[in-house]
Amino acid sequence: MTQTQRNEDHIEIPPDHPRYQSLLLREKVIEGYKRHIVALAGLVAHGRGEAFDYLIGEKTPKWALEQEKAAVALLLLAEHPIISVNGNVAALCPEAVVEFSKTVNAPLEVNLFYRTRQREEAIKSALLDAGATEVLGADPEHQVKIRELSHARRIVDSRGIYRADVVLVPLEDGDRTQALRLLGKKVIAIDLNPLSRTALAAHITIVNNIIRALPEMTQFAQKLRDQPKEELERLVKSYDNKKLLKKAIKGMTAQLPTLFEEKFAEVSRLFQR
Ligand code: PTJ
Repeated sequence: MTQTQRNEDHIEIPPDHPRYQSLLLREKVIEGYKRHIVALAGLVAHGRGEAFDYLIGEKTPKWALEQEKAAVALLLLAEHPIISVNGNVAALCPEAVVEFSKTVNAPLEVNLFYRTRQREEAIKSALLDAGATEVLGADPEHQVKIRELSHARRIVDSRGIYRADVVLVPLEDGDRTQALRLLGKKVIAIDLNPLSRTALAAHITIVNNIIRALPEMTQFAQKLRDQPKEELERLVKSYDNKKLLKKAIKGMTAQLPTLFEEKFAEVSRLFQR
């Protein structure tokens, strides 16, 4: 999108604004909130994500590609993979999550921390509008409760998360990742914060912005799905989440001085014209 964007409050976002892409994403989340897709707390969660994205220079780091590749291999090996979708995911990248779901053959399930019928339906509609053929999680007939959790997230779909062996949980709260692990499931998280409980509890943690991670994972899936099972197993077996999380932490801190120099030079140039 390169045109000047005007939001509902008639505030213009010109394409030459240095934070244009970031502001557009904010608008998507705000718009999602107005359409009952995003929870109010989702706006706060997005801000936390933005802060961590700054620390990796708002681009995909090398370690994330390793994490994404292993995650795709694990999903391709799964018997019953599932992708959990919350309000932020549905607002930020509905098309990308639908495309990824089709590429790895993993159904989508609406699963919410702040669960209301209105939000379930709004998220389901957003995914269907983005091209999904089926969205689990919003049909009371198939909802079951998992006892490991005390809040609304204990409600899952009997055809989806309940029977899944591998679950992708983007932008998740820590409790549920732990509960899913305790239920014996393999958990893949996408979380920009490598120190979050979700990041630490998952089997594979992708420390990257979901808006970049999902299209990259779709590309990996297109390449890996024709590989022999043994090659996928090798990728998963050789993957060490603690090692990769350490790489992320070290990478984030090590590149800060360079990032600072780049950004400082960029702003300084404005005053030399
Ligand atoms: O839609 P609901 O009701 O299920 O609620 C969703 C939220 C996100 C409100 C809920 O899951 C929540 O409170 O999550 P947390 O505990 O704030 O955790 C969200 C995590 O996602 C944080 O660690 C953020 O850094 C991270 N995050 C935010 N935006 C992004 C992100 N990670 C990757 N890409 C992003 N764009």
